[in-house]
Amino acid sequence: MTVVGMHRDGDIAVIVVDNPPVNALKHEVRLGLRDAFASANTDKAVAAIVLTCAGRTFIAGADITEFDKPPQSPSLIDLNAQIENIAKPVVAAMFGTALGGGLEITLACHFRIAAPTTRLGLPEIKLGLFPGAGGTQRLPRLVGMDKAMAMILSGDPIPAKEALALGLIDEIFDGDPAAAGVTFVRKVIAEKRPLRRVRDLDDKLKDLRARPDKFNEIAAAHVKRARGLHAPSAALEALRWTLDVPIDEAFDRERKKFMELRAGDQSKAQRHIFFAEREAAKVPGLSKDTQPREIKRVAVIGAGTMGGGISMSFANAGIPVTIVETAADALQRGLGVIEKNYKTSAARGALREDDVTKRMGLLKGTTDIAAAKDADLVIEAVFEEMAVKKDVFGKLDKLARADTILATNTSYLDVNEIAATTGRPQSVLGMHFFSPANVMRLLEIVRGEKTAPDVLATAIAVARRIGKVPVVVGVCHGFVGNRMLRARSIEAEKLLLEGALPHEVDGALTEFGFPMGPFAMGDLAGLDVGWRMRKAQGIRAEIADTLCEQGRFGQKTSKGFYLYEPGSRAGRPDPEVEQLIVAASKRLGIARRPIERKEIVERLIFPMINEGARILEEGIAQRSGDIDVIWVYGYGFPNWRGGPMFYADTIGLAYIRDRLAELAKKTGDKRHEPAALLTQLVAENATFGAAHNKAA
Ligand code: 3H9
Repeated sequence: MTVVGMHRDGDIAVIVVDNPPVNALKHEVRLGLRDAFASANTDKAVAAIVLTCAGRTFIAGADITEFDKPPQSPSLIDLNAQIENIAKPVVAAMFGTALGGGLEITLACHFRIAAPTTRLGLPEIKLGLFPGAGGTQRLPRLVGMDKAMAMILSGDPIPAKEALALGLIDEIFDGDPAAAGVTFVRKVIAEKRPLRRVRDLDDKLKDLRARPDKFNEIAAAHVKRARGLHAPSAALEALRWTLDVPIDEAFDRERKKFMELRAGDQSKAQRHIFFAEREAAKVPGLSKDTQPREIKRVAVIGAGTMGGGISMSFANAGIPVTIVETAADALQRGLGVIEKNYKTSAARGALREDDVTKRMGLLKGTTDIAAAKDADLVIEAVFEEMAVKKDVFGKLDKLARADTILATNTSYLDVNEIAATTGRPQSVLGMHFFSPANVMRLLEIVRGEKTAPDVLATAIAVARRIGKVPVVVGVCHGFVGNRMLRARSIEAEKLLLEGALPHEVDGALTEFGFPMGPFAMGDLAGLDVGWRMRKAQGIRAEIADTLCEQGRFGQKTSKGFYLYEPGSRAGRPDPEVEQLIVAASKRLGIARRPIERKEIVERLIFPMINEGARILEEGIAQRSGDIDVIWVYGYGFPNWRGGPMFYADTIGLAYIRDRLAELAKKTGDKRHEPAALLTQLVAENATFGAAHNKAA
């Protein structure tokens, strides 16, 4: 297949990239572009050149799958230099998304135009990279340092309208991109407009050059967010070159730095997550032809924190929701919280006032469960107790249409048992949202024994529609995420008893890259939640339970593992808690000892990896990449470490097995004995990634 075509419209050459699905700049595309531009350049009958694409989008960037292979010529840098030096007008006509190398190639063109819905951006930072084909040098020259820095450091795309206002594009067009490109370039010729080479522009940088300290001021806001990451600091360094390094030398340095980032562990991890996220939505045995059911209206049972957040996720996507609560006051409270959340977003400027009204208008509260009968999908988010869930499902089964899908938001309970209380187990599954449900992107989709393929396909499709990252998992206590979390929580508590303090444990994990550690997280979520659950199961967590017995439930009582000033979310260590921990160690006859950060991290993460291995053995997760996606999107595992299983592969499975075996021997705790899969992979000198990420 030809991936780059060229045709003529009179004296205009139109070069069209045709490399579905996203027109990525793979090697053949670069070769094709090199040849097409060369031939249009030398052809005397060609007066100007239009660059555009076939299919659903303009070029969405370099081909990320090539980043693990040796680079092949021509590089995008060379191609861009070739285009920029052409002595005829070159215009890029964009639509869909113009991202990364796809936007950089347009910066080498003399003019840029875009369809109204185009999104333009340099998302490389999200892959642990920075723009490596001139973007760090050309974008600031075109739009100024402030905006260039914001685009490159955030990686977020901007709409065409904003791009026009910034001077990133010259015009917004309607209709066919190729035809619009031709019309535009004819105008350029007729008006004898000079060719505008972005590399030669200076007016948006010259003031800054006179005041280089201003650069640090602009950068300050971005530095804070760059904790532990290599790409943002490299991007800032490169952006600074625009002020004091000749552009060709800056291009060379940019290329070199890009290759360093590309070869580094952080970018490899982030690329792994990029592909794992897309892979996770593919389910073995689920044919692409399986038609999802249509979801036009949803009902959510329960207006508590979870029910409210879930309802917001649907309303945000324009899907009407009926919210059912048992008591009128609880319903009003729930709706009030939702409205307050929306208003807070509006006050922050994240939402328009009329959007608040529109979204609230999509939510209808009721105390009559029969109102759920019109829904295509019902999501139960009631109290986490089997008897309560069964009662709700029994009722829903009677009143809902035969083709309505019934989902439970349970975080631990047996979905098969819940399904069995209905006469339609094939239409029942788990949709496990993470708190706050309107914010967290992860959705564990729990496939029951009898869940029908089209029901599964519907849940995946609807998850994507509401902007979630769906991962299909099997039934077991806690599914994937919470089952592994439990392994971590048990160890966190043990570390306290052995000698660490809450802020030391949390500090080790935040240094590792988590946004917060287990104890700060417990305080945020409310310690009473776990306490209630442990009591129901007859288990005790010595420290956490003692805190709860003293009424210390975390942030909501201003006291938990930490102390909180009124209105503050930042806890500080509490000497009383320290005393309580020391007393507990004594009571249990445990000699306290200093525990190093490295040991804390290993003790918290390795048992999770071991549990992850068991989850793979049991087929609860289909791929190790699925587990990684769950931990990155649901629990804040640093994406630049690629999730727990990728991280395990990075540091070496033999090391992990040995540490676990040691721990099992020392503690006599069978849970730490290395999982059979882990042992097997070590024996085969294999990795989780190689063994478990092939599309099944
Ligand atoms: C870069 O450009 C570096 C340069 O600065 C310097 C170079 C020297 N490559 O997301 P979807 C696949 S770095 C390879 O489901 P959507 C994707 O895996 C790059 N493959 O669709 C999936 O495959 P499959 C900077 C790619 O409509 C299929 O395409 N650019 C690439 O929801 C469909 O993807 C980016 O970071 C790629 N670049 O969203 C943009 N992109 O069907 C990354 C996608 O087998 N891409 N695939 O699972 C995106 O953000 C989204 O894909 C996009 C479409 C918004 C374009």
